[in-house]
Amino acid sequence: MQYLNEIKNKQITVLGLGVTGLGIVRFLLSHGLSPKVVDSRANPPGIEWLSNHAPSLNTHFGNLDTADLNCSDMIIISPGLSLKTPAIASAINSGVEVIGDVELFARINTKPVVAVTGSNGKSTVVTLAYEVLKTAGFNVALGGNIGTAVLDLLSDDFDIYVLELSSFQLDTTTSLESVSATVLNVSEDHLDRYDSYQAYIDSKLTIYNGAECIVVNEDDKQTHPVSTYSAPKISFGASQGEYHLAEHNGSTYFAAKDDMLLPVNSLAVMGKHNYLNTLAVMALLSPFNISNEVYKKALGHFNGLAHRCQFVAQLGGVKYFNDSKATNVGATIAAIDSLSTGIEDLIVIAGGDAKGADLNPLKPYLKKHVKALICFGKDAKDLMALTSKSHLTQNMSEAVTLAKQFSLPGNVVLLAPACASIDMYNNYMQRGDDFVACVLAEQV
Ligand code: UMA
Ligand code: ADP
Repeated sequence: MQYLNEIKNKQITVLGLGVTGLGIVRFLLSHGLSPKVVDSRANPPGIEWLSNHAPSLNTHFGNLDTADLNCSDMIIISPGLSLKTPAIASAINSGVEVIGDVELFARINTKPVVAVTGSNGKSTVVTLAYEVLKTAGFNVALGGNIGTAVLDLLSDDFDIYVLELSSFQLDTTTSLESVSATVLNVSEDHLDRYDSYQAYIDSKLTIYNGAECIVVNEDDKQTHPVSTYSAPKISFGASQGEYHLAEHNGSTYFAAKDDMLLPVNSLAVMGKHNYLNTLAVMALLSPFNISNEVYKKALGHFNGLAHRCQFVAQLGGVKYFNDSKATNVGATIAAIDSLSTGIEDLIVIAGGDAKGADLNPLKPYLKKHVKALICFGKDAKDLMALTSKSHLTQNMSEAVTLAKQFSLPGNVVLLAPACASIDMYNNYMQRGDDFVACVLAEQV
């Protein structure tokens, strides 16, 4: 950990005291460095941990304008804070180095990294990659945007790191090296943080800097690098790309070039988008030469993640699915596409905070597959304007009751909000749990 020696006499500020900030503080303390800790909130989530474990650290909680950020040599910032926040922009202008926890990880880590970003499917892909590598016998660490701060994982014990990286994390990362890296797909998201959609795409594409193998989605040209890299490029896609789906003897297969690897029904989870996620995993892990036997075992045991197109119950011949993690338009389209088997057979519950996104790409899917769109939350009115089949409700309970009234046997009721949950819930998990509770309440 030579790099820590280089910075041991620097005035370091940890900015943000959530999951990331706590990971940074714990890591620095465990290596004998005592940072200043700053958060714009009066009561940040990590405050109790800090007062129990490091009460003597210098802290500032509240307005960042009076936090003296300019006096630091280095700020290690959490992803939830924009670099454009005036006090942070001013520190950057006055020459303070501002990096994220992933950048600090990258400056110290010596083990292979598999890096994944994209608008949708990141958590599913990193979890499946983790399961495959574990099944192959590697000691694997899984972290990043999926929920575990990368610095909480830094240890000599691991053979490989599988990292989910958000655009916010990539914005403060410049030296990450990876065995393979991918942008899975790009659709509008986080436009409340970026000046333009292109700025968001550009942020995602930086994941290819330092990659030994660049994995692109052949069906989504926005995932292709615009800069010239010497690293080899491998592609995946539904019908094109090195890793693709192919028909053979009446069955659909995951295929690599002309090799039929495994039938798609080896994968335990449903949904066409999960076939693409599996192809992405195969492309990402190609440098590790994983056998078909290992894939067969790992794919068969993978049950998917909660709140992603998760089956909840069947009531009166109607199936209910919780896709609360569909926090943007692209994910809602994927859910509609995966669950609809005909014309107007879905009742979709949507709404929340649309984060400034253009909702119009939903229109053709609503027209073809959706019988009723039930909306609530901050941007409900914008969703309602997309179709004449929409209905306004005040909350989840009303929405589920109305969905039940509209549904006929064979239909599917789908929570796929196309929006963040923060206007009414703490997070998407709480929103999904509310949906499940309301559905189960309709059962009695
Ligand atoms: N905040 C303040 N003041 C501060 C610091 C943070 O108001 O001084 C606010 C932020 O604006 C944000 C919230 O607190 O609304 C959380 O921000 P944070 O940076 O403290 O977040 P962490 O708890 O460190 O969690 C972050 C990721 N969160 C964000 O990027 C917003 C987590 O991803 C990630 O799991 C964790 O680091 C570990 O890497 C969550 C997420 O929502 C799941 N990510 C976004 C997404 O997937 O769309 C990008
Ligand atoms: P992320 O970590 O990028 O948010 P998740 O795996 O948690 O991705 O899935 C988020 C949402 O995107 C869920 O609603 C899920 O059903 C949907 N989804 C998963 N994979 C894809 C994909 N390849 N394309 C589009 N949507 C997807």
